[in-house]
Formats: sequence, structure tokens, C-alpha cells
Amino acid sequence: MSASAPIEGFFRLDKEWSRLDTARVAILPLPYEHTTSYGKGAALAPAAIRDASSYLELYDEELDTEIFMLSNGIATLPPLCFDASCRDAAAVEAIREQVSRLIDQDKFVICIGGEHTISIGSALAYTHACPNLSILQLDAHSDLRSVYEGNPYSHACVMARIYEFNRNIVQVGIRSQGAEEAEFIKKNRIATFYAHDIRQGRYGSDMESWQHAVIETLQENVYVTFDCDFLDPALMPALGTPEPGGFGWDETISFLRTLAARRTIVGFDVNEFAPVPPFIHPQFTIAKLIYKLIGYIFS
Ligand SMILES: [Mn+2]
Repeated sequence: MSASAPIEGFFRLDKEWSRLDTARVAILPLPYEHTTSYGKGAALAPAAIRDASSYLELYDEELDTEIFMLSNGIATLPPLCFDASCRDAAAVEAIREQVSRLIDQDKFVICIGGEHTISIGSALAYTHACPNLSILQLDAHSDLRSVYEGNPYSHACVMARIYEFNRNIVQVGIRSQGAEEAEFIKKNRIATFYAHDIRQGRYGSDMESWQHAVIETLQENVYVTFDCDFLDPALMPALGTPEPGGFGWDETISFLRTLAARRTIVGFDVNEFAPVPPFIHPQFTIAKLIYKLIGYIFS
């Protein structure tokens, strides 16, 4: 393949391993960007992550297998188009509808944002489809503002919207929020695992104790919404709203591995990535995280 040839799907899989009718996993690119407040570029994320994914080794040494085979293939859908008439509530509904349709086809859906707003539609589709479902948010920010800059569908309000239809929300890695959000968490007894509590050993001094404490709070079925700013900006500089003091690669992967072993992950999304040329390691890191997580879920 020449360098300029278009890359059609994630992980550059052969046709037989990327067919929507046979693959268990469907990747839905959602280049939605409307309310980003600081760093821009979330709309470019799905294509950047997809391009980087073509350089990934398909064999995983930890699982000793080619991960895409575990799910009988990984299909990539065409990106949803968000023009001026498809923003906020309309965008959420378009995403919900598409994810619901894929769930009806028995697909495991991975949504690739775009800004965090995309998670509302996907979490709503999964909440309708799955009983006993927790929404696990890995994020630097609690995203619990009722409105931000006049918009209830801002990326800063995502979890407030999700909480309106699913009260089983669990937040991990939080290290930035407004007073209004802290109040909301206390009043509604949200399971929020702050980064400082994890670092100061509130859940135990060994590396795994916080992971078990988080998993204990989760229902049997879990939808994961992964905001890339959960990771430390030293590892993940390509972000709309970076926050120091984030998580490293090994502890993140270790947590996802344990989570997949102890609960049923029904779907997930990745959001708030914003490419920063000339860096290429951020998109490669996210592509690898997605591939690893598919491996943990399907092995
Ligand atoms: Mn965030």
C-alpha cells in the first residue's frame, strides 16, 4: 500500500475482518465539535486515531493473540456528519439512534469522539438496552455543571445530562471541578474517586486497592466513557482541557484489565482527544488503548 492510499477502517484490517455483518465490534467515528472551550481539534480526532491505528501490531504479546480475531473482526462505520442543523440535542439524538440500531444488530459499539457531548447519546442507548448498567467515567473533570456558557449540552455538562437518565454514575481521576459540581456530588452521593484521594492512599497504599474500590461500586454491566484527559498530559498532550496529575499508561491498562475481568463492559467511548501536530504518539497511544481494551473485553 502506498503512503497516500486512503485508510478505510481502524487497524487496517483485511476486508474479511472488517465486515459489519460478521464483526462483533463496530467502531462509530463521531467528529462532533461544537462547545470546546480551550484547545480545539476534537473533530479531527477520529481520523487521526484511525490513521495511527494502522501502525499498531495486530498481535498482542500480553494476550498472545491477534486481538481482532477474538471479536470475529472489527468494523468501522462511516463517520456521522454533524452540520449546523445537527448540534446539541439533535446531535445527541442522532448518536443515540445510530448506537441503538447497532446494539439491535448485536454489535459491541465503540464511539470515537469528538468532544465529550457524544457520550450522552451513546450512554442513553446503552441505558435503554442494558439492565443494571453503571456509567463509568474516567476523566480529569466531573462534567456535572447543569449549564456551561449557556449550553446544557456543553462538554462540561455531560455527566449532569447522563445523571438525568442513569443515576449509577461512577467517576474516577477527577482533579478539576467547580464549587457547583462539588456540591452536586455531595448532595447526590455520587461515587467520585478523586485523583488526590487515590494518590494519598485513601483506598489503600498498594497500586490495586483503588481499582477494587472503584469496581465494588459498579453494577454488573458497565458502560465506560473515557475522556483522554484522564491520562497525564505528559503522556497525552493532545487534549481540549489538559490537567496535570493524571494517570499513567500502566496503571490505566491495569485498571481496564481488572475491570474487564470482574464486570461486563457492554460498550465504551473515547472522547476529548484533539491532535497536536507534529506529535504522533498521542493518537497512537489512544489507538493502542482501544485495541487493548477490545482484547481484555473479548478474551
Ligand atoms: Mn475531561
